[in-house]
Amino acid sequence: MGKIRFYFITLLVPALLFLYLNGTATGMGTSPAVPLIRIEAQEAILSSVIIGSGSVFLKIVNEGEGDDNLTGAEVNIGGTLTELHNVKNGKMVRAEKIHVPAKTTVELKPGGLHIMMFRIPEDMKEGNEFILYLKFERSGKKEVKVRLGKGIDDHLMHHH
Ligand SMILES: [Cu+2]
Repeated sequence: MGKIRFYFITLLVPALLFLYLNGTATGMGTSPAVPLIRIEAQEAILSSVIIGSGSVFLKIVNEGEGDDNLTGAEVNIGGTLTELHNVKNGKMVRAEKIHVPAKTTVELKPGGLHIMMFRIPEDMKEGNEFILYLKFERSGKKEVKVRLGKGIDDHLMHHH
């Protein structure tokens, strides 16, 4: 009797107490640091310099408490390829991923970060719309509708 009671108190009670406290700390009260991603001001521009290529510019708003990374992009235009690009020392370079810290807005804009499109079919004209799929490491896939705007791809104009 004394022995069983001893085991109960020394082993089981601390174990239950541990599980309870652990559950309280992680499950209730505090929430985990997750990103909250929203896409704004998306626009696409055809290049006047390189036929069949263009850029997508947009704002990635992260209102969450956690960081995220944009790891890739796709479009629903047959045969068109996309790459994440940055501009360094006046030259376009491929970006492996685009970091989006918590509570931060990252802007893809001419002369800086952008999404590059290659092999855009000739029948894609100004005013046409397509779907852009953005792949985020933690937030998964986000899709936005993008209109092909007029104008020129000025980072290509100035640096090539
Ligand atoms: Cu580019």
